[in-house]
Amino acid sequence: MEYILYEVDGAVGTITINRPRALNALNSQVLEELDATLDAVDLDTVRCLILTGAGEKSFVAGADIGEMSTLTKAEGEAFGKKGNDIFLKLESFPIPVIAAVNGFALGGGCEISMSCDIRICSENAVFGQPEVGLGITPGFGGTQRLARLVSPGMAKQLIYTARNIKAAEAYRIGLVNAVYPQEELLPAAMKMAKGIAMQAPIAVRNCKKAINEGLQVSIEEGVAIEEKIFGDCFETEDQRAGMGNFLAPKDQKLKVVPFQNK
Ligand code: CO8
Repeated sequence: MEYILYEVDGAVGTITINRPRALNALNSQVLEELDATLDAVDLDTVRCLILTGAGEKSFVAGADIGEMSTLTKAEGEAFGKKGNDIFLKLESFPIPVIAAVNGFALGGGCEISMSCDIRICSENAVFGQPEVGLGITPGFGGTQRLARLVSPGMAKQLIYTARNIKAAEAYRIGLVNAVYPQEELLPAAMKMAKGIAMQAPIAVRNCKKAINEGLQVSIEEGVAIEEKIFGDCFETEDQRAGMGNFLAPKDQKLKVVPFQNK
């Protein structure tokens, strides 16, 4: 892989978009390598992913403007689909994905972060959808996910004005969960990821599925999805281990239950 680094530390995998000379902009090759990296994640051992960008300046400065500049209508649509398919894969990836946004998250960069389950960022992070200034619409899910994540009015304001916002404002509008000094960002992401990876993995996966699927349907359909997924947790070894430990005598309780993903 030329543009993607993938490292595994215990049950946490870290994907780094590594094209710092172009501020980690997403060209076709980066997208294809990201897709292949996701396909290669060993879901028997890895329980949480972190997605970040190389360097201290940029997470992802958008889709590659040079590559997009000469596209025809049909090629533009196909490029949008290519990004959308991969971002949908990320959004519905079986395990949680934390975006550790370490700088610019513009256009496709903001959009890829919104495909992750959780966003945290560094103090120098900048978010925005600058597309209308380039003569295009957001094309990797921005018109859909920003409105769902913040509010339709705030999403419309950000998208129509192409205004970039700093970390503090991203936090204020709920686009990110927390802001850290740059050097503390990856350790914080790792701490959160390890905290997630310690929990019962079938239950964590099921929570992701229930939340994601439930957000697309009515509350009645959503709670029906939850009932099914809740039921699916029972009779698993994880459920027996988790509840068994809670009910065990105090002197036999484990501090960390060794959940097995079964
Ligand atoms: N694409 C290609 N190259 C880029 C990009 C990008 N998005 N962003 C930065 N680069 C390159 C620059 O061209 C430059 O390269 P070089 O050194 O060879 O000239 C290098 O990265 C460093 O960038 P700058 O010199 O510009 O660095 P500054 O610190 O001066 O500025 C900025 C940093 C403000 C981030 C600036 O680079 C910038 O504005 N970048 C573009 C941001 C942007 O508009 N992103 C949105 C792109 S559109 C998009 O993402 C749409 C997604 C959906 C597409 C669907 C298609 C159908």
